[in-house]
Amino acid sequence: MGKREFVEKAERCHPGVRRWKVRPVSLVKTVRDPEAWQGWRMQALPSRKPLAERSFQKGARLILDFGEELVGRLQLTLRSETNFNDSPVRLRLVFAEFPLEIAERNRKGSFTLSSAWIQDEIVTLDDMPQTYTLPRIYAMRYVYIEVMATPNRLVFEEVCFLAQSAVRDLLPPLPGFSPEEAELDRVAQRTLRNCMQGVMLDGPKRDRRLWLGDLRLEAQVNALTFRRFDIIERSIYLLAAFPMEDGRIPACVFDRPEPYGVRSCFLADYAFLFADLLWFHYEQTGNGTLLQEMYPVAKKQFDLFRHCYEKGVPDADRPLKGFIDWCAELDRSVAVEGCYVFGLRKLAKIARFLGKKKEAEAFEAEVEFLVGELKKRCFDSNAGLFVSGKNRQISCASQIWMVLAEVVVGDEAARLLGRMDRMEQIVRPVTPYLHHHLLEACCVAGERERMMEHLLRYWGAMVKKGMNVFPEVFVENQEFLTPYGQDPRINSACHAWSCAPAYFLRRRF
Ligand code: RAM
Repeated sequence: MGKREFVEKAERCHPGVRRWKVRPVSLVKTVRDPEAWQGWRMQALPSRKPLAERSFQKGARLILDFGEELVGRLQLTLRSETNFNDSPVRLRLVFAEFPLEIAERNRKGSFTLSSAWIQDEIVTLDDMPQTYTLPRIYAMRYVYIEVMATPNRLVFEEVCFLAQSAVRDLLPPLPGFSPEEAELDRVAQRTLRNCMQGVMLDGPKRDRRLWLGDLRLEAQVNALTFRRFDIIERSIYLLAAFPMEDGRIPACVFDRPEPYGVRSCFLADYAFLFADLLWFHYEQTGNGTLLQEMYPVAKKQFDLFRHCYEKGVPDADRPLKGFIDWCAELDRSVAVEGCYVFGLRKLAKIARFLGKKKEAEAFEAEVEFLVGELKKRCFDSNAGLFVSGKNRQISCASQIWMVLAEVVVGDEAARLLGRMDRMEQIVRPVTPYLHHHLLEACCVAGERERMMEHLLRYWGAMVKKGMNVFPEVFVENQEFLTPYGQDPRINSACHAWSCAPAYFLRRRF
């Protein structure tokens, strides 16, 4: 099956769009607070008259709080206090996921990604009265409005946000959730909901793309919450529709204005994990047809890179490009190999299911061989931990993926995680993406308590900092950390690879 068929099938799975209107809950101001996330919080202003009964002149500034992060378009209904308008109205609008974006809106940014991701607009409107809907979609909880110019006092008759997503309502907490767990679950669900647009996005502010690695985690959380398998299938078909010339699956694809792929964007770990995404989806839905259609795509990822691992010793000078985590100093080679073994195990399951016994046996034998090699080559018996790369780096990522790949199992795996926890000089996770895999590794090693403890500590810290959605990067005590230069305003504060709590809290073990 080729591109056209896959795109057609994807279109048949389009989840559609739910839209709903949200009004601001209060006017707020930014307040410096050393206890708050990045030193800023929003404080509600005592409500005087309703907004529609007030009027504003040039230079006026207001910040509206919509109560929770939403994705959609802003609609303004404006009029002049007098019905005479001899020049246009000009507004500056800053849309913010978190307070810093508004509090430090005038600071010059230094980003390695386009500054156009910053949600800062100027609109000029000629006719009053009018209802104007901004054309761009934003991800925001707060909107800053500055009246840059107005011939007369300006009245905001109505300000509302036209929110959109494939799903609208969050699920109630499960019976037995503590208030803290219920909040973690709600924030996780909101994060996922905001990313459920035509495809599963990474983040609705940035990059607004479908990433394969992110999708795999989103599929897990979706299965225990909204169960919208149409959007998962559409996302799978679109990734398969735009392979590179040699058959590699892209790490990401775009959905707008028309679905299209990016030829240059490949991450080996994401490609190896495709088989797991497929198997998980099959377990949830029983959709064997999709497995059949996707098997050649999943298998191709291993066929293309088998030579790297065949002799048991990959070329240290040419490591496969993988993601694993946003951490500059991380040596990814052992973790990427872990993804290869982990994915290959799932590919073997798919092959068995499809009655391809010989292929399944070959994959299983390859897994056994690689498990032996990894133990021999990469386990440092002095440290009792796996080491990665020429400099024998010790990272959490390597241990996590060795457990997930079942290179070590049972008590041995539990002991490995224990040693990892106690190790002081170790490269630690940066993103909730790797933390999600840490939770999964705890489960695989039978360490449910350790898993819950980590979940409550790591994601709980985000909620304590006032977040109502979970972000792309989070390291406690490094609140300004960004993978994209120096300015965290470019970070995505609602990033679906961080919605683990709704999955791990709802999962029956
Ligand atoms: C970033 C995004 C995305 C991730 C890639 C590798 O651009 O945050 O979520 O999958 O990197």
